[in-house]
Order: sequence, then structure tokens, then C-alpha cells
Amino acid sequence: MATIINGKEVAAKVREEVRQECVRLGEMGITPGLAVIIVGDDPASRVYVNNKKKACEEVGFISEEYALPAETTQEELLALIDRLNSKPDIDGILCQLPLPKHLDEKAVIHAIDPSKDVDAFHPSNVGKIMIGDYDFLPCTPAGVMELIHSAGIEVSGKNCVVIGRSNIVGKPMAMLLLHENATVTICHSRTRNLKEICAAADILVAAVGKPKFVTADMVKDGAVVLDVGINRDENGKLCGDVDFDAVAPKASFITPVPGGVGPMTIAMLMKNTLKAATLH
Ligand code: L34
Repeated sequence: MATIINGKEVAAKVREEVRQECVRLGEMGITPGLAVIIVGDDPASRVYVNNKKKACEEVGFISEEYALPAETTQEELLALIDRLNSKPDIDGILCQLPLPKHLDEKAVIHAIDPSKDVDAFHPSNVGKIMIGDYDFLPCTPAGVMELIHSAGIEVSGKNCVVIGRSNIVGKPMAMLLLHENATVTICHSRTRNLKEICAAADILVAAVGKPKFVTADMVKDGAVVLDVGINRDENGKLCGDVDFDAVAPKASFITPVPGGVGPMTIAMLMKNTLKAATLH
């Protein structure tokens, strides 16, 4: 039976480190500030943004929320980002995704000053990650790495399989594993022999967005399984991309949903905002 990696606990530890560092910055007259933009009324986004605000308060950051109506125009959103780019007490800007369909996510990501891009989604930050010379790491992949480290799992030389190739999770996740000398395979919807590839993984990261997509036959005995998904099952209950009950008995380590990667995403956002404050 796998050891369950407690993301809530690890995230609390990271936030506590950030809080202490924030006290130190405070002595130099610096208070990190995060602006979170949320457009429309997606209930999941609302929960995540509330969690981000709570984390900011806990670590001692200034947090500003900009809740815009679903009908907000591209021009209005870009004007807000412009204003926040030049607002001196704001170090980090995060526009919660997904945006309503009429808005252009790519243009929004481009508009954020790279030195305030605490999501690390801007092409300039993505490029820096690619060459291993970065200010910020994207929060979710960085959170997964932190969970791996917290469990004392060695990455170097391991066969790592990432399921999912999004710009936000899959691609940067593969890059971070590569930086730690893993042999990395990225699987996606066109992958042939998905089951066989996954079943050869020492470390398996699921970022598909489909409830219980990873079944026990896709997991090697003793594998480490990290579940990035947050879905609702047929009963409306929160669940990951991994069929936890079936996979846990085979894995050596596994992350739960909720209480796994989600809290880490927020903890790493706090780390990035702290870093941004030292850059300004
Ligand atoms: N710009 N958009 C931007 N940056 C991000 O980093 C995100 N992400 C993803 C969605 N859109 C984004 C998040 O913040 C996903 N995400 C996120 C953040 C927090 C949690 C989950 C996803 C979280 O707090 N999860 C809790 C359970 C929450 C619940 O009860 O629904 C957990 O324990 O997993």
C-alpha cells in the first residue's frame, strides 16, 4: 500500500517559510503584493481565488482582488493589466484561467509584465524555464516537484511519464523533471500504447483532466503517482485523474485529491510572489 503524500501539510510548511521570509522583507520596508483577477463567476475559480487570498493573508502579503463581470471586454481587461503593471505596491499579477470564451487568454498572458508574472506563463518566462535560468517556476509543476522532494524520492535517471501536454502543466512539468535528470516521456490523446508506456514509469504524473483516467493496469508496482487533476465524479464528488482506490495499493507513493497538488499550487504562488517582491 502506498504512502499518501500529504499536500496540505507540505504546503503549510512552504507557506510558513514564506511567512518568515516575508517578516524579514518587512524589516527592509518591503511588503509583497499580489493582484488576482477573476472574470465571470465560475464556481471552481471562485474557490481557488478565495484560497489564494487566504494564503496571502496568512503569509503577510497585500492581496487585491479584481472581480470583473463575465461581459468584460478584452480592452477593459488589458487596461486593468496595464494599470497593475505600473502599480508600485503590486509585485505579482495573476489572471485566473479559464477566461470566458470571448476573451483572448494568449493576449492576456502576453500583456502581464514578465517580472510580475507569478504564474510563469509569459513566453519570456517560459523561455527562461526551457534554458534552466529562471525567476519563477509555474506553480503547479513546481508544487509537484516539491511534493516529490518532500517524500525523499530521487528523480535522477528515473523513467518519468507525464500524461498531458498543456502549456500550463504538462510541458513545464516535463521540463522540470528533465532538469533533475529524469528520462521523460510526454503522453497525450494521440499516444499509441499509452497503457504500456505508463506501466513502465517509475514516476507517473497525471495531468489529463479526466476523472479516474489512470487505472491500476497503467501503473507499475512501486511507482510514484502524482495526480494533478481536479474533476468531479459521477456523484459530484471531487476526484483526480487517477483511480485512487485501485492505484494506491500498487504505488509506493501517491498524492490524493483533494489535499495533494492543489494546495501546493497555491503555496508555490506565494513563493513566486515573494520572489517577485525582491525583483522590484
Ligand atoms: N492563472 N489560472 C491561473 N493560475 C493557476 O495556477 C491556476 N490554477 C488552475 C486553474 N486556473 C489557474 C489554479 O490555481 C488550478 N488551480 C488550483 C488552485 C487551487 C486548488 C486547485 C486548483 C485547490 O485549492 N484545491 C484544493 C481543493 C479545492 C476545492 O475544494 O475545490 C485541493 O485540496 O486540491
